[in-house]
This record gives sequence, structure tokens and C-alpha cells, in this order.
Amino acid sequence: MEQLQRREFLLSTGTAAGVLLLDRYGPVAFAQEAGKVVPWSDQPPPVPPPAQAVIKNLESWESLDTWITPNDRFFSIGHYEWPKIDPTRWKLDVGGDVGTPLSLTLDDLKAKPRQRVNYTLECSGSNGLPFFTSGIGNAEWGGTPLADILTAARVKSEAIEVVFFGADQGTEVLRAGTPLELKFTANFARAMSIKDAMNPANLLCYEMNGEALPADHGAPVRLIAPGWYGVANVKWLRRIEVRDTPFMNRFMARDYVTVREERRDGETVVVESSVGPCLLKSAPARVTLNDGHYRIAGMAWGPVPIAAVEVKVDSGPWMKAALAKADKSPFAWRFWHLDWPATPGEHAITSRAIDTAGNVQPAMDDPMIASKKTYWESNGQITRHVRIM
Ligand SMILES: Nc1nc2c(c(=O)[nH]1)N[C@H]1C(S)=C(S)[C@@H](COP(=O)(O)O)O[C@H]1N2
Ligand SMILES: [Mo]
Repeated sequence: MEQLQRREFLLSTGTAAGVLLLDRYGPVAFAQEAGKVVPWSDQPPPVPPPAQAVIKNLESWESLDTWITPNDRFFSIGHYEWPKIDPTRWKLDVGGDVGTPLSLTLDDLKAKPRQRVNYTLECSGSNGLPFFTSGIGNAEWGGTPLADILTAARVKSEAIEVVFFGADQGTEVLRAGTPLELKFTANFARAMSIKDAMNPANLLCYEMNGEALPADHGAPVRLIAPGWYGVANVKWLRRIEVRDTPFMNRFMARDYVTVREERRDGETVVVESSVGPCLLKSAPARVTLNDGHYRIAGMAWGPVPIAAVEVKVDSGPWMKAALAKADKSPFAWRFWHLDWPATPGEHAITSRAIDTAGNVQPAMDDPMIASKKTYWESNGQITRHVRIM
């Protein structure tokens, strides 16, 4: 990765070094805005101690300045323990409603066809809490297709879901503080419909940016589910269980649940939904000053390809940003920038993404965002503040 960082270039739309980087990643534009970063004046507070056990390695938006996020600068989330697993003794069991249960070693998986995908992984809590504003990174993930493994296990016709269990465990408490309090030990797990699990993009992943998958990112093997929020990408995989009833653990049905008030025929309906596929979003990442010229730069991503990004300064009109060349992967973020003739003073900078289906990233006062009670799936437009001297 070190060598990669030294060879970062401007986008093809940039000035001096408008170069496409051709290397083992293929023809991918790497973006780093030239010039000096003008820091945002609205810096997020530090991660408070209780959350420090869950969130590691959170970088500021300003420092997420490469199209591929290097492994050592990629945030990570662990809700229970952070297991260190001996890969030589590790096995992945595939069982439940299958005709042929499997038990696979890392070498078994590595002997199968290898596939790589550029996928931007965002935690659904990102931008939902004051201190958690950049839970996102883009990597090239490598592994073997999950669909082939499920096919080999022969999923039974009555099955409806695939559950992915991590090796990490923790204590769960229900009805805390009441006479009916229940405590039990559970593994991290998430479920997917058979159809979603069979998506050919899903990987049993053991490589991140060409290196062995790091421990904090789920070594030896994790699920990579392109197009989904981070929580679906179960790390430290231990067991895959095919089931004929819905799986309703903490990460499907208690936490990582979005609670929203929706209007239906003049009535308010409270809708509780499990965090699922990622949503259309963009963020202003940084303002740079180069030779007297200001530039606003950021990223846009979502389930449908990005068609445009617009930027608003203060209460001015929406202005079209220049989009970087699209990567061949539909799951990776796109860099964008806008040259900005800034005037001295404090300014508010907002971006919004528009996808090829015509969807627009919602404003913060859009009912989809404003009527949301929980901090998950916070894809509302982000406003940052900057002071120009
Ligand atoms: N086993 C396990 N997998 C997990 C988690 C976890 O706590 N345990 N956290 C999930 C969440 S909430 C996110 S956002 C992503 C983060 O992936 P990363 O740590 O590689 O960035 O991992 C997901 N996979
Ligand atoms: Mo997450």
C-alpha cells in the first residue's frame, strides 16, 4: 500500500498530473486534491470512551483522500470482542437446511475461483451520531463467490434465509432490570434472503487491497456483500446456516433497526425496518487551496450508479460538480470536485447526489430523514462549514 500512496495522482479532470493509474488494480483514477487542505470549522467531537471499544481507526473526511482507502486507514467496527483467529485451525461450517453440509478450510476456499470487487463499505450509523461522521472506506476485496458454496451445499427448497455467524461473542440482555430479565451469550450474526445471498457479487473474502484480510477487518474470512450497509458484511465468519424461519437477533431485529413515522391515508404509521441495502449519499470531504484557487471535493455512492453531484454554498443555487471517471465496479464511490471562487468569511457547503434513476439524496428536512427516530441509515444531505481568510 505504501507504494500506492506515493503514486497517487489527480483525477483525469485535474490540472497538472491528470493521469490514470494503470497497475494491478486496472485503469482506476486515484484522486488526491492538490494543495493545502483548509480544515472544516465544524470538526466532529472525539469518539467517547464507551464507543471507543466499538469503533476503531476512524479517519476524518479530510484524510480520506485516496480512491482506495489503505488498509491501515480503514475504519473498523466490532460490537463484541475483536477475535484473533489462527487461520490454520479455522474452519467454516455450512449447515442447516442443506442437502450437503460442508466444512471448509481456508485452503479449500483459496483453491476455488478467485473474484475481486471494488466496494465502498459504509456503516449505517455513519453521520447519525455527532462523533461518527466518516464510517466509510473503499477497498478491493478478494475471495471466492458465496453462491458457488451455497450451490455446492444444496440449499433445500423450504429454506428462506442464510444466516452468517461471526466468531465474536457477547452478552445480550432482554427486559433489563425487570423480574423477567434474560441474559444470554450470542455470536454476532446477520441474515439474508436466499435470493440476496445468491447475488454473484457476494464474496467469502480473505483479501483486502491485495493483502491478507487484516484481523480487525475479519480475518481469516468475512462476508463481503456489495451494495449493502456495513453490518451485512459479517467478519470472522464461523458458520453459515441455512434456515426456513426468519432469524431475529440483535443485529437484525433489535439494534440496526430504523424507526420511522410514515404518513398513510392521513394517519401516522410507525415503521420499524432492519438496516438493509445502502442508500444514495454524498459527502463534502475537503476544501483545498492551491495557488490562490479553492476547490471543494468529495465522494458520492449508492445502490444505483451516480449520475450527478451538486454543491450548494450557503443559500446559493445548486452547482454541478465535476465527476471523476466511473470505475468499472458499480459498488464503489465516485470522487467529485467543484472549483470555488470563495469569498472571505464563514461558509456552509452542502452536497447532494443524484443517481441514474433520477433519485436525489434527501435534504435533512425531507420526511424520510426528518421523521426518522433512529440514527441508522442517515443518508441526508451533509452540510460542512469552512472559514475562508
Ligand atoms: N463478526 C462481526 N462482523 C461485523 C461486525 C461485528 O461487530 N462483528 N460489525 C459490522 C458492522 S456494524 C460494520 S459497519 C462492518 C465494518 O467493517 P470493517 O470493520 O471492516 O470496516 O462490519 C460488520 N461486520
Ligand atoms: Mo455498522
